[in-house]
Amino acid sequence: MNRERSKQLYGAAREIIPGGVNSPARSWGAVGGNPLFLTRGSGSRVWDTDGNEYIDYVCSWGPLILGHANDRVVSAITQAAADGTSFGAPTERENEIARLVVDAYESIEMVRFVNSGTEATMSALRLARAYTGRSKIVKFEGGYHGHSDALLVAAGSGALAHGVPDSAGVTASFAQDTLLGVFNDLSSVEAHFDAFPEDIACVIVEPIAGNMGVVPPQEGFLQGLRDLTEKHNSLLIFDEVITGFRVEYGGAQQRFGITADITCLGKIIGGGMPVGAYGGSAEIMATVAPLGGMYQAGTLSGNPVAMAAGIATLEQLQEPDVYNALGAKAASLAAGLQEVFAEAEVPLRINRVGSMMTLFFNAGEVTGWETVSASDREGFGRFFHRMLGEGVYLPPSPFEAMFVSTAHSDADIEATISAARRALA
Ligand code: KE4
Repeated sequence: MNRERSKQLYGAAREIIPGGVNSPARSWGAVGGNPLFLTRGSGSRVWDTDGNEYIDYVCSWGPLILGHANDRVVSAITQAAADGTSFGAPTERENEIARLVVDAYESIEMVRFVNSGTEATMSALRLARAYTGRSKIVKFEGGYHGHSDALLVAAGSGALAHGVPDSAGVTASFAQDTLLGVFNDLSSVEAHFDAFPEDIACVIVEPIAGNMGVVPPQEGFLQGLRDLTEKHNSLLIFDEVITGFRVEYGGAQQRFGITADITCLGKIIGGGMPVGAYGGSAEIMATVAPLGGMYQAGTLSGNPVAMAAGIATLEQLQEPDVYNALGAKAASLAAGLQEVFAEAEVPLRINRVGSMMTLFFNAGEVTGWETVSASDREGFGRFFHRMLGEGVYLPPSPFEAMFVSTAHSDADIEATISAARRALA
């Protein structure tokens, strides 16, 4: 495959953009090589600047559950933009999408829209501290919640892939209030509550870990967090930026029947445009300015173009059987991959929930941070590049989720499985 143009553009980008990328997750640090510059996407496909076509399983890291350039999403964006891209004043579309979110999540009575998942979780932490009057928070090793200071401690995703889970520039005064738990190990959280029974404002968790690769919650783990936070008058924050509207229309809370006190959303609710949100009970959200003393604001929060994209996306996700079909397609992909890896006698562990999954080059179970880090990342890197050569674009990191969209056809799934067979050969 000729990828000369990507290489040239990458060289030029590196002169004027740090690392040539606007997000480290895109710099292929974990797999090596030069990132592809993409020019177009349609449905399940993307094209790079050299005209090479790929079946895409990154899906913009999650937002594109309907695939690239979905007709109804694109026309909603163009129609909204034609009437003005932003007013800095309330618009009806904000009512519309807020209603969709409130109706989808039993635990959300009120919701505030922001511009990214980072803003959503940063605001949710501030809200939990304002509401409880407490300063400490608990997050999990390998959990990634965006790049706000308090959360860049033992962070996952690109921070992990680039060896900066504790980011430079995060001062000790921030980090000292961030306590670390071990995902799927309830005792690690109990220990913090025993040490600080009155000081923990919240526990923030990806209910299905996506940023150390996909690691589902083990039986009782989420309920255990729910009970612990309730017992200590602490808030349970579910960071559903990935899982929200992904694993069910009502996210992980619908799938596992656990309600969070504050829910963070992003990605899918923007349909590919910059959107984040945080919500909870009317009582908790009454703390948020202008109602209460916790301040949070944003020039482009709730702008009509992004809201239009989100509305057009969520409306299509209400159609019957969307999630069953997504899950079935992902299941057949996983089964096919498991088969070709077994034929090639290469150990593979696939963790999957619905249409989000990760290929771990590991013979055993991957249930948390320890087993994730014991997986063979070099093996993943080689497989990533071979699949690229076969026209399949996987996430360029073993610490990410890959996604199946409604636009992935059965033929795409079959083609991916035979590509894997060739890649392994
Ligand atoms: P953003 O600020 O990137 O919109 O959202 C931050 C965030 C919050 N919570 C979870 C669970 C997330 O996964 C994310 C962002 N995810 C990463 C990749 N898994 C985005 C990719 C990137 O950083 O470029």
